[in-house]
Amino acid sequence: MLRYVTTNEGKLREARAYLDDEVTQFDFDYPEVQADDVATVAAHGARTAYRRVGEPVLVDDAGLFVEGFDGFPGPYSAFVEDTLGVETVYRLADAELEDTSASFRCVLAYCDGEPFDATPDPVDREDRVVAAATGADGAETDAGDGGDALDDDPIPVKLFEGVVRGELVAPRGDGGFGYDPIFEYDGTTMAEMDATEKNAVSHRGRALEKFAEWVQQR
Ligand code: ITT
Repeated sequence: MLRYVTTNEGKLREARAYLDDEVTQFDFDYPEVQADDVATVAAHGARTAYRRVGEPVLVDDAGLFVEGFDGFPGPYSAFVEDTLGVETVYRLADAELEDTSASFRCVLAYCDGEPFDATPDPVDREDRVVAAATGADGAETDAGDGGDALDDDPIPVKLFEGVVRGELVAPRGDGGFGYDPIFEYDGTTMAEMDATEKNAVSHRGRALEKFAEWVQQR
């Protein structure tokens, strides 16, 4: 059984809509490392959760990246939602920016303690961590890699990323969670979609699709 590591019911609902009954919630508030990309946070979370539970885990870290604010709030999205609230984020963007384009980004980090076959896809392995720490060749530090120098833990983590681009708008809709009411995709806010409709276009749906394909091939 796969443990979906989240305290957020909305994420769990979307994961279940995609992966059916194959997931169970692991309500574990893993300590988030201070990092400026969601992949690093997710990779750390997956290792911590795997150590805790000893079974396959999938951590989901996500954020809203407002282009005109250089990606803010990004990895600080939860803090900004809790302090300012999502409507204020929209109002700030509307007041300050001509273009309110934004992206949602989701990184899923999978860990089951097994070494994965090397693939060209993002794989976090010891060799990459060592390479990152020593500055050796191949040490990418962008979100797609997850092999961050912050982490000297050799437990492999596989990362799956999904991104969706849209527009910030005045809040509409009662569904979804978090920033969904202010995020419009193709004329509809994500809070106006049900979980299945949102998965068909969303950052999380795209990341879940990549994960499901990989699991099937494996
Ligand atoms: P867990 O860490 O326990 O999974 P969380 O809600 O803290 O729950 P994140 O740190 O990944 O999860 O979320 C960052 C913020 O982005 C938080 O304010 C969420 O409400 C928001 N968020 C994440 N995914 C979202 C989505 O699909 N739609 C709207 N907002 C989302």
